[in-house]
Amino acid sequence: NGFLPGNRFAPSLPSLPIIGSILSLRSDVAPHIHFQQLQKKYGNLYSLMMGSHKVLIVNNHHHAKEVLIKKGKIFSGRPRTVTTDLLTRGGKDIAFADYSSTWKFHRKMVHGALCMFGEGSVSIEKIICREASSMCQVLTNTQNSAVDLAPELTRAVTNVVCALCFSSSYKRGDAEFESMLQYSQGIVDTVAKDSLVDIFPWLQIFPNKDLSILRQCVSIRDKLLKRKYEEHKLNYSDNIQRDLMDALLRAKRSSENNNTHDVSLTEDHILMTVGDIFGAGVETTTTVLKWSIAYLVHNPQVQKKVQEELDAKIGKDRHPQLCDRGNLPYLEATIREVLRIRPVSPLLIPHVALQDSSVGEYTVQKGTRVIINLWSIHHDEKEWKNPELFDPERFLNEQGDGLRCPSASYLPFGAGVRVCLGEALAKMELFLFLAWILQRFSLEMPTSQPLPDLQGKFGVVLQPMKFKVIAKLRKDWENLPQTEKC
Ligand code: HEM
Ligand code: PLO
Repeated sequence: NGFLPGNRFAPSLPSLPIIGSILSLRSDVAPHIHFQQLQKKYGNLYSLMMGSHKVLIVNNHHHAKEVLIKKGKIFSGRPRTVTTDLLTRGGKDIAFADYSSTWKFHRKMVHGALCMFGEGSVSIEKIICREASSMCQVLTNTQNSAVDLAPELTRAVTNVVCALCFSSSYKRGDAEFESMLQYSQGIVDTVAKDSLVDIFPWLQIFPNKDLSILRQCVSIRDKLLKRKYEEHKLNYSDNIQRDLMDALLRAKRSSENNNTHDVSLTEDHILMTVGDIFGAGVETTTTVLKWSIAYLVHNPQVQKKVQEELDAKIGKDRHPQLCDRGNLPYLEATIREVLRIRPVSPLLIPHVALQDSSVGEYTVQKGTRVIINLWSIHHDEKEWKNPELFDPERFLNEQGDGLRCPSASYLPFGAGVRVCLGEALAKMELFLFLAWILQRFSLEMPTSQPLPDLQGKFGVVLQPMKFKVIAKLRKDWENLPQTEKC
C-alpha cells in the first residue's frame, strides 16, 4: 500500500559502472559517520551504488519508521553477502536470512522459547543474579588493581545465554570459553562490514586475509555448535525441555512425525539459529556493558547519582531484583542514554525491498538495499540537544522521579517485522548487572591512564576499544561477608 509517486528517485552519489560509488565512499571515518556527513550534500535520504547493488541510505526517523513499521513487510528482506553466507550457511539463521516461511517459523519458535524462560522454573532472573553474584565475587578479589573488565563481563553474559541455549555454563579459564572469545571476536571483526568481497563477490577468488580469518573462526564455532547439538540429541526426551536446543529438536521431531514439509527444520537450520542467539546474546549485551562502564568513568557525577539512587531504594541489606526496575528511573535513564549515544548496531542489518515501493517522496525499486543509519537518528540535532553529550537526564521527567521519551528519534532495537528478538532479555541483563556492580563498587580510572576512547570500532557491532578500570568496593561493603544469595 502507499502511493507510488511517479518515478522520482532519491538523490544519488556519483557512480561508475561496475565499481559503483566506491570512489565517493572512500573515507577515513567509519561508514555510519560518513553516511551522516553525506547528508549535508545529499539530504537525509539518498542512494548510492555498491558494486551493482543500489543502496538507499535513511538518516531520519520518519523515513526509518516508514521502512521498518508502516511498510515493514515490504522491506523485510535481507541481502545475501559473501561473509554472512559463510557465517550462516547461506542464510539458514534468523538475522541474516531473507524473508521466507522458514525464517518466520524460526523467529516465532525462538520468540516462544525466550518467553517461556521468563516464567519457567529456573527463571532468567535467577540465572542473571547467579552470574552477577559470581562476577562481583571476582571483582572483589581483583580490587584496587587496574583490570580490563571485559573478560569477566563476557563470561557472565555468556553464561546467561549458555543457560538459555544449552543449559550449561563456563568456569573461569575454561578452554572452550577462551576459544569462544577468540573466534567470536574474529567473526565480529570480519563479517557483514560491507567489505570489498561483499560488494564484489568475485574478489573471493583472490587471497583475502579477512575472509580466511572468518572461515577459520566460523569453522571453530561450527564445531562447538555441532558438539552441543549431538550432546542434546543423545539426552533428548519428549517430556523435558531444558533449553532452546531442546525446543528446536522437539520442533524438528514433531515436523518429521507429522510429515509436514512446508517448513524445513534441517540440522543446518537448528545449528545456525542457535548460533545466532548465542552470538547475539554474547556480543550485544557485553558491548553495552563495556560502553556503560566507559561512560560512567568519564562521568563520575552520573555514577554517583546511580549509586545514590541504589542506596536510597535498595540499600545494602539486599540484592537488586527485577522488580526494582520501576523504582530506579535514573539507572534506567542511564541505560537508555548509553543505547542512544553508542548504538550497538549503528546501521542495523541491511533491509531489502521485496517489491517496488516508495520511501518519503521517492520511488524504491524491488531489490534495493535499505540501510537505516541509526547513528544519524540518535545524533539528529533537531531531535537531541547536544547529541554527543552523555546526559541521562534527557530521559527523566521534570521532577526527576519518572522516565520520559524526549524524542521519537530513538530506535536502539530497530522496530517492526525485524525488531530485535532479544530486547527483553538484554534489558533485564543490563539492569541487573549494572545494579549489582554499582551497588557494591565504584569504578575509577587508574591515575596516569587516559580515559577510555569513546569513538568505537565499527563492525557488525560498534565496540569500544579495550580499557582498564579499578573496581573499588564502596564504603560499608568492605567488611560484609561475600556469600551471596539471590
Ligand atoms: C536484531 C539491537 C540484544 C537477537 C537486532 C537489530 C538491532 C538489534 C538494531 C536489527 C534490527 C533490524 O535489522 O531492523 C540489539 C541491541 C541489543 C540486542 C541494542 C542489546 C542491548 C540481543 C540479544 C539477542 C538478540 C540479547 C538474543 C537473545 C537478535 C536477533 C535479531 C536481532 C535474532 C535478528 C532479527 C531478525 O532479523 O528477524 N538487534 N540487540 N539481540 N537481535 Fe538484537
Ligand atoms: C557476533 C559474533 C558471533 O560469533 C556470531 C554472531 C551471530 C549473530 C549476530 C552477532 C554475531 C552480532 C550482532 C548481531 C547478531 C544478530 C543480530 C545482532 C548482528 C555476528 C544485531 C545487533 O543486529
